[in-house]
Amino acid sequence: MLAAPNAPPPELVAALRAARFVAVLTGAGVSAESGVPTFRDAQTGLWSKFDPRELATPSAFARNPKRVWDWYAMRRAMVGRAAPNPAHTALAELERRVPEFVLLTQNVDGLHQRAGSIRVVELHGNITQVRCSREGTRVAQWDDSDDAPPRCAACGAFLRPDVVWFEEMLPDDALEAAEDAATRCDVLLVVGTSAEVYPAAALPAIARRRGAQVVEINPDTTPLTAQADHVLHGPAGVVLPALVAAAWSGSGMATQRGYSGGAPFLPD
Ligand code: BJW
Repeated sequence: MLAAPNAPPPELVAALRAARFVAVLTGAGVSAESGVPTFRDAQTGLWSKFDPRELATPSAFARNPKRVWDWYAMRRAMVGRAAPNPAHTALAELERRVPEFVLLTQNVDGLHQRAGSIRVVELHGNITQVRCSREGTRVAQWDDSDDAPPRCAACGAFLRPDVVWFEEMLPDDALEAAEDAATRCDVLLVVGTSAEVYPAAALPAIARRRGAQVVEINPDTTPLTAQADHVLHGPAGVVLPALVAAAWSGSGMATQRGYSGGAPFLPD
């Protein structure tokens, strides 16, 4: 039988189906179809309008805490209005299909968890959470009405978003889990990331060195493209549902628009 145009390569489908351990590394592109802006896309990315040195570094917060707090409050509200898209749903479905699975995300929007993913490692924190900038204690409630960022009730320091800024270390447990997954997985899907920000960008090379198949899913090329075993060019919300459906067709899964001509993807 002829493969449908744009259908995922059969070798990849077979590898995914046979894999004991699938790891996934996601970036902002996964949430683009939910209306959450990426960082580095030329017209629409956050860094095309805002300077990361003025907003996403500890020194920016020290210089102008209110500006940084307000920018994150604006983004937190935007994320609260967003909903998971078919890429998030397909990854939650994939987790249910494979013996061992972990989703390593650079995203801070929590949309993977809202789509039903369970084993999620947040490498860069979570924008919906807030913590004390001095002690790191998470805070559930705060008063946003002042001219300055709210302060920690225990120590009086400013509260800050619970995300990882440039020049900050990633949480130890998240980085350990990510390196473990890269070392042990059979297949690593790298979805919607420019693969420019370290240490996350080093994970595909670790996985490849340890014998995993590395699959990039992205409409554009990145520094990873030339190194990947498979490159599926296209939006994650189209490519991922089609890939999962192709690997588990016959198990009650439909396919997604633009791929093998089936009905829309519906998780069971
Ligand atoms: C689609 C799509 C669709 C579109 N479907 N795809 C020099 C000085 C200081 C530091 C460094 C330095 N050189 C290197 C460093 C280290 C630095 C780093 O890597 N910098 C590079 C930029 C060079 N890293 C760090 O600082 C990290 N910490 C660290 O290394 O600690 C040790 C250290 C300590 C002290 C000094 C130096 C090192 C921390 C990194 C933290 C990153 N934080 C951010 C902000 C999080 C909070 C927030 O949300 O504001 O994390 S930056 C931003 O980039 C965010 C993202 O998670 C991260 C990665 O971006 P991502 O997800 O890849 O998004 P984009 O926009 O880049 O790409 C989107 C992709 O999607 C594109 O490819 C599109 O084509 C694609 N796409 N639509 C599929 N529909």
